[in-house]
Amino acid sequence: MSCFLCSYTVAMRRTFDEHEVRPAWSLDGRWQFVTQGDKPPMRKDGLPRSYARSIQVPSCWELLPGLESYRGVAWFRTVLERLPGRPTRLVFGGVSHTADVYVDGRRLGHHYDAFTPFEVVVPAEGDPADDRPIESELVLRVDNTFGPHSGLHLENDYYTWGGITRPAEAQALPDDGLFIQRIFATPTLAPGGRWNLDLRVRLGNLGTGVVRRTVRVAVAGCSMTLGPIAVPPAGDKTVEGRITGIAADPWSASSPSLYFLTAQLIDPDTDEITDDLIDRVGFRQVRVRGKRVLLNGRAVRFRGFNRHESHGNFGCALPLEAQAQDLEILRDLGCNFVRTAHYPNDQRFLDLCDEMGFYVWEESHARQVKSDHPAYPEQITRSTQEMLDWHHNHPAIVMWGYLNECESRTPEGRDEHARLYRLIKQCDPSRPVTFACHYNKLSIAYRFCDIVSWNRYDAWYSGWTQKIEPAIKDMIKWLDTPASKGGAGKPVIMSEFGGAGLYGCRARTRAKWTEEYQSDILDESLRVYLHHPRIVGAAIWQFTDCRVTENHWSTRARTHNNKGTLDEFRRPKLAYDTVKARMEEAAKKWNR
Ligand code: ADA
Repeated sequence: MSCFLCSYTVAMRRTFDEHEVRPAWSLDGRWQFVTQGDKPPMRKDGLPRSYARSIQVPSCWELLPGLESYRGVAWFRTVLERLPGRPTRLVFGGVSHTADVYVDGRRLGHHYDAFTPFEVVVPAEGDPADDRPIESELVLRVDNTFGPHSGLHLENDYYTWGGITRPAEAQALPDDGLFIQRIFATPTLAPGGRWNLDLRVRLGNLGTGVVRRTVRVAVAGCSMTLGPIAVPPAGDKTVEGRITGIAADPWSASSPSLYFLTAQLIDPDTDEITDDLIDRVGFRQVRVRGKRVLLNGRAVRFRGFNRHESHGNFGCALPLEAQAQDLEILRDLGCNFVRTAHYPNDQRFLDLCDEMGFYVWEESHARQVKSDHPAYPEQITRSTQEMLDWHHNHPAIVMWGYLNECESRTPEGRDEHARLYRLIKQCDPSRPVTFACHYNKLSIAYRFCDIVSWNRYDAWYSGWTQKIEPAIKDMIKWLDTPASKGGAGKPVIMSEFGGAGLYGCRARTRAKWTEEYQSDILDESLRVYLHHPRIVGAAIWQFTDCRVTENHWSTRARTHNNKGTLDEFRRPKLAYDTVKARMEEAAKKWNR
């Protein structure tokens, strides 16, 4: 039996350690694995008796020979070591797309949606005085099927992979059950170039008694003590505070200064540090002022791409190095902006955007979803809340998006936009909110965004490149009239535009589907969109080709959306240099 405490590997769900006091260790590695298709013998508790295969966690099961298009159920199994007498908190960065979590045959957790993290707590067992770890069986039942149970993962223009697709970790919580669950830190500009930092610290109490603690928060050479607070059993409590007058370098894409924020739980009677949580903050403030977006009081413009988490070698489970490569390529292309179409991203990608300096439009999981799907209302609400709950502190996230190309022409569609817009603003009033709309003048939901965002394919689905400029001039003119029902005077982002170019398809005819024509579309689109004074952002559709689901998108050549400026293996197409030239030209003109 390994003495895991001396050999455990630090958790890898972030690009930094979130704990110094709380033991945390990675669950990544080889797990046992079996699919429903393998027809494993089952135990009475409904779990497999034996596992025919093994698999790497994190990864997509589509990488296993023979499972390239497996849509179904599979089970993953590993040994979970636990500290005696202490609850064990399991944190999964992402499981695609539905997980049921069993420990020693007991179902302790369920989660839907591949793109948001979730946590499961295993109750304490054994005597805290015992130093030998308890070994338990940890099994995940994973399902990536479509149907009435899945309102967000659908047959769609991106693929729903299967597996434990993002890093997972285990943590030992204090034996009294009180722990720091989340920290929310919101910076605001203060006089004299200083900063205020609004803090919300949510404590969870898994114990059976009321526990009193103080919370000490330290950041950028400042600190404050919150409490003491008494947290009721089996409950949680949020404490708030504000650190004022912080002298800190501002965060921006050109100067991404970051500061660790440490929160510690202190026993007021013994002064012992019983738990901790470390996160990172960047001191920046985003505001919409009239037709502009201001970052730290200065107008900012966004230029970049829509990026799916989709890779020819890794599926949606891109390792950290591949995620970093994507951002290096975006940097080389002269970009400062990435839209996480159409769902919350791996938190390590967001960490890299914080560190390398990219502005991020992160959006909750929705692409042309239907609000009348039986599972939709609960799933869209929970998925949006989870995005806001887990990703709040990333300075790179400068706006929240929601409901990509969902119904906004009808009163019902408008009301659903109103509901989610208000939910997001209520959870996080510190960021602008937008939704990518392709209904143009037919949409009646422009009241429910702070930035108007349009998806337009003038030179692909209809018309030619010559149509791009007159079409957007007409739209912007219309937007600033009462006919737009709430869009007048708001900043505009071109959230999607482009066309397909099959990698390697070259022709002097510059016909549709050639790399040449794709380059022509992007050249004209960027010439117009990057320089129009009323447009504050432009995101090309899309960064790389991405796999799509077979049944629904037979019109997609090779079951891929081929509108990438690079293919799914990150091989540049002809448009790469065209885009690079246009982005660098805009960066020089706007000086940022
Ligand atoms: C829409 C949608 C994208 C993609 C794009 C396309 O704008 O938001 O996900 O499907 O169309 O390629 O047509």
